[in-house]
Amino acid sequence: MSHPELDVRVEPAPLGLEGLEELGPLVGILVGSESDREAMEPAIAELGERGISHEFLVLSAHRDPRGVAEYASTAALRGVRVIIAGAGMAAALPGVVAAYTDLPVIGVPLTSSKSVMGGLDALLSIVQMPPGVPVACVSVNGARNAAILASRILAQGGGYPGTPGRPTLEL
Ligand code: RP5
Repeated sequence: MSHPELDVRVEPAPLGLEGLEELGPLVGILVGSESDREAMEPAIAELGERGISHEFLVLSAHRDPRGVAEYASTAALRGVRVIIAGAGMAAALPGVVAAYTDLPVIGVPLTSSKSVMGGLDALLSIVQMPPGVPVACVSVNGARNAAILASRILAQGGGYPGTPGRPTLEL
C-alpha cells in the first residue's frame, strides 16, 4: 500500500533474487561481523581440506536484517545444504537464519572483544531458540566442529539415492 500524498511506501521492498540461476556451494558460512572472521577460519580450513564447496559472507542480523533474510530464504534454491552461522554478543544471526530457511543451521557462539561474558552470552543466545525453530550449537569458538558436523550432515545425503538434489559427495 502507498500514500501518494506523502510519497511514503509502507510495504517493504521485495527481496532481491539476483544470482539464483547460479548454483551455490554446499555450505554457507555466515558471520555477524568482519571482526568474527578470524574465529571462523578453522571452519573454512576444515571444509577446504574435505573438499566441500563453501562460501563465506559477513551478514549482520541487526545491521543488515534484509540481507540476512535474502540470503537465508534463497540459499536452498542455490543448492546450499547446510548453513554455519557464527556470531558474538547478542548472537541473533543463527536464529534469524533458521527463521528464513528449512536448511540445517549450525550456530557457533563467538568470543567478541566487546563481549561482557566471553562468549557465554552468545552461547546462551544461540541455544535458547523457541520450539519449532531449531539451531544446532557447537562450543564457544567451535568453528572447526561446526564444519565437521556440516560434513556429517552432508554425508547423510539429501534423501534416497536418485533423489533430485542429493549431494554427490564422497566423504
Ligand atoms: C555481533 O557483534 C558480531 O557477531 C560480533 O561478534 C559482535 C561485534 O561486532 P562488531 O562491533 O565488531 O562489528 O553481532
